[in-house]
Amino acid sequence: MNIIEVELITVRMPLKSPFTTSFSTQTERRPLLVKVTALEDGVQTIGWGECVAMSDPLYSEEYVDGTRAVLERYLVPMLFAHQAAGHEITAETVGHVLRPIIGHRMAKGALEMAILDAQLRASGRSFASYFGATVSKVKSGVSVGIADSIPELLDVVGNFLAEGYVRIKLKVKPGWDIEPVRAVREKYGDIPLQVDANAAYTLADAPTLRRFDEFDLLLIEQPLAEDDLRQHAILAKTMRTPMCLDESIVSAERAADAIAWGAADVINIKAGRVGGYVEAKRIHELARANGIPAWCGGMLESGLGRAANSALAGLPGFTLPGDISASDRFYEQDLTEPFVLEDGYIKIPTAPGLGVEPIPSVLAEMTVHTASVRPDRG
Ligand code: OSB
Ligand code: MG
Repeated sequence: MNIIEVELITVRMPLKSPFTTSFSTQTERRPLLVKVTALEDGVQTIGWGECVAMSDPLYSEEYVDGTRAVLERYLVPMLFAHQAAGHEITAETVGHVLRPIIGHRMAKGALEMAILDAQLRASGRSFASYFGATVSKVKSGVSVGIADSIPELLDVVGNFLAEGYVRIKLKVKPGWDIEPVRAVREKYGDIPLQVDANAAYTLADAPTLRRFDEFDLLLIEQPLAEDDLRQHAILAKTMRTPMCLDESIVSAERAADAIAWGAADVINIKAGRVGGYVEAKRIHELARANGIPAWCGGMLESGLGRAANSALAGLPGFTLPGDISASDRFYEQDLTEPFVLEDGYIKIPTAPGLGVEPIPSVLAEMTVHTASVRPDRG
């Protein structure tokens, strides 16, 4: 595959309602899309990638304008240089080519996703088939933001349950934790329920965190800071609720450490956070080999990221429902044909590549910035 252009397209997607976590309230998302144009045996193919970095560096150190800068200045030129030196660019090798640039995993992941999409479209193969998905649809869970009051939260949860979501995840933070969870348990009974703290607590909060044990949660996600693997292990030993890591797991190596040290009973796998779908699949294999349940996390993706995530979540080690909700969970208008909830499931696309693409008129309307990087003709 010969890449002839990489376009970096920033889009603006308003959220239907604000989404509040322990670290921010979002009212819109500005994902960076990576559009790769390539020639394969003289035939032009397009591939799409979606960068999951948020507008501000609050979930991880990456942020959308920073990912655009590193792609434009380093990552894309490195690929072109590699290609000019006579090497073939493939999704399987791009991670290795970009290895000299430290970190910037979400930026790398978006570029790899676009290359993989182009490669698979050119060969007529779907993401699901490439990953080795064993099912045609995946169970859909929903992530519920912090609300202004408990009655309001109960309404929101009730509506999601009525729509058919099979698992509820409540965002929590100090001061919004035990009581909202108790209220949801009391009102809705024995539903599959879990919580996500997005690193808002410290080990000093262990007595509060242990109180979650009375609610029979599926798991608690990332109570402590990103770097606190040892402290998560200490906390896990004193809690009955299974410990799940999100922010801390940035690579297969980190996942192996977390498992070995007892810091993770469960792993949330997000391709963007770990540098792409190839690494995400490695983590899936590692978790499966260790008997660690995995599930597919989300970052409010458009239909592009949702397509790839649903395909990944079709692998057999994804034993818990993912944060793969319908397009209308967050968006009035998705970039692609919308993903819909059917009996609590999301269908995995079957057409080549992602199986979906941006609707041109919607993309044009949502675009706020574009840049193009082409090979240096020096
Ligand atoms: O921690 O899983 C998280 C959204 C943005 C950043 C971090 C997280 C989330 C979510 C939403 O929980 C997941 C989704 O896309 O449905
Ligand atoms: Mg999380």
